[in-house]
Amino acid sequence: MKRSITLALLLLLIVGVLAGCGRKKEATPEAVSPEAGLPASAMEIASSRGLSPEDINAALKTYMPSGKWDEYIMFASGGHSGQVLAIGLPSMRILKNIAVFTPEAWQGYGFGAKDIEEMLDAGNVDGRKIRMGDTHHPALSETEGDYDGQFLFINDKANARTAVIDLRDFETKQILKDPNIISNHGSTFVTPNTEYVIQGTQYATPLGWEYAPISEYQEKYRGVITLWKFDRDKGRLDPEQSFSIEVPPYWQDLCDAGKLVSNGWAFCNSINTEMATGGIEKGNPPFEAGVSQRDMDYLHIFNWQRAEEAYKAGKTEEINGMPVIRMDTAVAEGILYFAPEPKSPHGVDVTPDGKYIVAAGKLDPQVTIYSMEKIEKAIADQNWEPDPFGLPVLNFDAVNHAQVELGLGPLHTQFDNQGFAYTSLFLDSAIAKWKVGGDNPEDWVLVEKLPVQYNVGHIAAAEGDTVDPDGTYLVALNKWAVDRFAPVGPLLPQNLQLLDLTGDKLQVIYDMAMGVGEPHYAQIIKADKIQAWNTYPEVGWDPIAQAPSPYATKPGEEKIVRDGNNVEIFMTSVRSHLTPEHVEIKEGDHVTWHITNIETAHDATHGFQLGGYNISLSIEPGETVSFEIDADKSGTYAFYCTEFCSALHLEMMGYLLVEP
Ligand code: RUQ
Ligand code: CUA
Repeated sequence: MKRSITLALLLLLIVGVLAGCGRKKEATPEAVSPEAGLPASAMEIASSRGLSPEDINAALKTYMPSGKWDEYIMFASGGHSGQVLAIGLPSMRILKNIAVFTPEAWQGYGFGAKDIEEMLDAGNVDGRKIRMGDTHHPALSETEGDYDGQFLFINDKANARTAVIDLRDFETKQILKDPNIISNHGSTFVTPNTEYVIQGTQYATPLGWEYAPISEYQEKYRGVITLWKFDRDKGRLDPEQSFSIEVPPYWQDLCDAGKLVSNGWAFCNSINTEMATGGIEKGNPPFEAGVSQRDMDYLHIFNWQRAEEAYKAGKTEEINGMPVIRMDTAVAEGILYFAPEPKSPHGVDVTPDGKYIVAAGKLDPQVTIYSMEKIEKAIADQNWEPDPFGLPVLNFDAVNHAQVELGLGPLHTQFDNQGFAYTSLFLDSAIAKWKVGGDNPEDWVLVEKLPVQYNVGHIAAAEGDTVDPDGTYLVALNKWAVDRFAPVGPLLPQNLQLLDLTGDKLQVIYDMAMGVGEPHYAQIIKADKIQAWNTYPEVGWDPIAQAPSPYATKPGEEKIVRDGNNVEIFMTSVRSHLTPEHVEIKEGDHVTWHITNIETAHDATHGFQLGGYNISLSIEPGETVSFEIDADKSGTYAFYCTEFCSALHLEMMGYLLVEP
């Protein structure tokens, strides 16, 4: 509704201005000037639609004239859709839905394309084909603690996997399975120069998810924090240079890497230091009660640089092919410390200057702030008590710097460039704005609270977790939408709300219904930091290898090659034909089929579907894609281009003739 108001209002404004200055073909319409004010027609629309001055402001702040580009791109997790969404800000237009862990037919992802199938299969578990996922926390690659616009990482909580997306083409390039854990959560978070992508376990299991009765929870169940080494030149995580740190079965939660003064350190929360094992059906306290008994859980503080040294010095044990720093080594090498943190901690976020670490406990109305300086002093002073595993728990008062009471259910914190922090309040359904103070704990105070609709989980601010936040926009990723949109049945869209951070007061300026879910974290980058390709660099490109494909086919060189029962097809696509158009094979043939889109024009993508064979491809300009089929039954099939690429697109087809 608001969107159509925005459009109507702005259309009228533009039409009014155009009418005044005379229409020229390529002239940009003149902007309204403050002296002239809004045209009377705009005021009429506003009053007939009952728009308040705030509504008009919001509309003007978010409307993007046709052809103009958004200032920011937000990468939002698509949750258990297994995808990542790229959304333009401030318009909140969905630009792309990037397939990651789940098949997606439009992008030709997981419907035959051979190297995509191989990549998806690399994420299989115990030989089982896994084609679902639960994406939570996207992380943009960073250089010196700032987004560099090159790569995006995303975790799959359900299967403990990590994926790499290349932002030259916004496509997934790699999926990696952690060999020791079955679910992750504190991932993905990058170190300031993307040396490593951090991944923490969520639910503890015996390593390698082997069987062990739950009665052996304390002895046998464990978590790990894995440091996946990133090879920027290859654009891949390198398992050969990656390692894990063993941690107690405390259910590690979100993480964040230190920066500037805290560079080298990283922080992960935990929620089940009770080591509760549930069993409501056996008369035991259910997990929800068992996990929330203690007043304090442990913030995990680990030094990834020291861990890297220990790994390189061979102080690891290989478990399921992964080098693991065991807990006793972590203690001996000064790698891992704990700090108590109140009441079911969830989010942990490092301030832009790297000096403070903000933890939010879901059942505590305040955020708890630790100072890196105090943590380092407590470590130097050995101001700690051991936990049941012998790991040092730092004295809370020695490391706690301040606490700020914000409201009910604080979860996640982001930052602006004016010295303020923003924390989502799940139970209050609000965003709290508070002052990031300095040495004096009294200076850390709540400034303002704004209701959002409803049950906000994560929030993302423009460049809001870098060393240099922008302070322009913040998006509340709400868990419930309830009454915000026209009814679409019992499964509701997610409600992403855009907030303007630049005014005297916080204001919600856009409600975006996101038709997939459930989004968790998002990151918002200045759009001009991303240098995406318009077309692939060369005709005959393999996007997974990001190199010329050995199966590239030039026009005039299309062919069908037979070798016994193996048939290889080299096909080209260009407006408006596929060559060859007759693919004549025999029942029982195994077919390897390569298609090269020989177009070099911007946006000249050809799709390809072969009905009856579950094949769906998207072949972008310059791309070569391969797939294989077994022609096990004679018949006549049609294949065709699925993108309406030209006036004669319907004619862009061919027949697969399988002779008995
Ligand atoms: S976690 S709110 Cu992964 Cu906060 Cu979703
Ligand atoms: Cu190519 Cu339609």
